[in-house]
Amino acid sequence: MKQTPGSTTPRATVATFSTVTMPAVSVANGAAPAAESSIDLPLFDISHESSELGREIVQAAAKHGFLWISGSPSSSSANDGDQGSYDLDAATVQNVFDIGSRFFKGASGAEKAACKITKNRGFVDMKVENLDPQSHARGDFKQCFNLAEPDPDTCAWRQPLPPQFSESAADAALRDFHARCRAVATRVLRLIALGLGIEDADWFVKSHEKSPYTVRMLYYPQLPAGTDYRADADIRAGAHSDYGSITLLFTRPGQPGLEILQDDGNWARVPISPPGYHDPDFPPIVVNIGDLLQFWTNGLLKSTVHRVVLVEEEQPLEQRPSASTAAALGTDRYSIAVFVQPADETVLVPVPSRAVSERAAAFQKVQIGSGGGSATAETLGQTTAGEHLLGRLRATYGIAVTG
Ligand SMILES: O=C(O)CCC(=O)C(=O)O
Repeated sequence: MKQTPGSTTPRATVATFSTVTMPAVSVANGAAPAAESSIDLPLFDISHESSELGREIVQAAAKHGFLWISGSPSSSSANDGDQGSYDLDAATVQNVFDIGSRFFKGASGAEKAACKITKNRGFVDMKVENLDPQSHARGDFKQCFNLAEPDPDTCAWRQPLPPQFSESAADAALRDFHARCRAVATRVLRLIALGLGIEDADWFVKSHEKSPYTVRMLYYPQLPAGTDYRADADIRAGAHSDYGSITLLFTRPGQPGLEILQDDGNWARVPISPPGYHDPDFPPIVVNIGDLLQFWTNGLLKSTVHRVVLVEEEQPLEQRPSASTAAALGTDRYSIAVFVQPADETVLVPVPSRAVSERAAAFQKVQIGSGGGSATAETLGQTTAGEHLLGRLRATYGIAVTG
């Protein structure tokens, strides 16, 4: 059920779509200034599964392509005697952020180079990936590390790991996080199938069973005085849609920057949490629809374009940085995106749902997603999931890294 932040009845159904004006963004980003309004996404408690909840999620995914799910129970739901099932908790997620931060801030250049990206796995340095090459001459101002799920048969990682990830506690935590995220993704995929009225609720899950998901740890560093970042040309993560089925996105309190493109052509900021959200340490998880689900549903669900901008909130005078750091730009921002992707050989055909088949004729020429390598419904229908992913990676990294 849709959840009202801060309410005493967490599974009550209340519309939460709204756009509010936000103050104070002082850094322009790329070709467009940062958004002036923010959007409250609909929030769902997915600790229980039902067709009604599935329909509400599909409705939200059709309207925005983005929604929130709560990762922890609110105190009222914990007290109502009806224990839902939550796969994640604040400490688990914080631990993975800490592991990521130890790597980004602590690894030597040689350690990072030893696990440099190949075949979409490994470390990506500043300005290497360009998610929106049409708007930006050089790559995004971020570092990231793409960690594929370990092989379920051998339990081996599929890529070289830096020491910060391979020491035993970190290794165990990263495996555990992958497993928990898979469980969350499975629930979301089942709910979407239920909401679309597909008879087999595991219709999506089946094509995802043997496909490694990618946990992408992202670090957008504060830029030092003298940085060559140009506010009129550069960006933290360029405008793009995601390439797979769904993405689970974890963000940190006090570290904004995500924006989504609305139908009217304006950008809206996605706050870290809705007003009054029950858990300040564990913000809700953002779920967004990727290109493949847009294709699978003949455009019913939206693979919404999004970006990450460098924002500087207006601070009271007494909290402004001291003279020694006054020229630094932005603040450190961390996020974790979990890319949920079906097996490469998955042939892309519209799902068996009446709501979807009714849209078939109108959908053929429609552009799906945005950013390097995006496709039309016609071209996507002639490819597999793996070919689509490869085409998009080639456009954003260049052929060398996709192998
Ligand atoms: O860092 C974020 O909030 C979003 C990251 C993202 O969109 C991506 O890596 O595809």
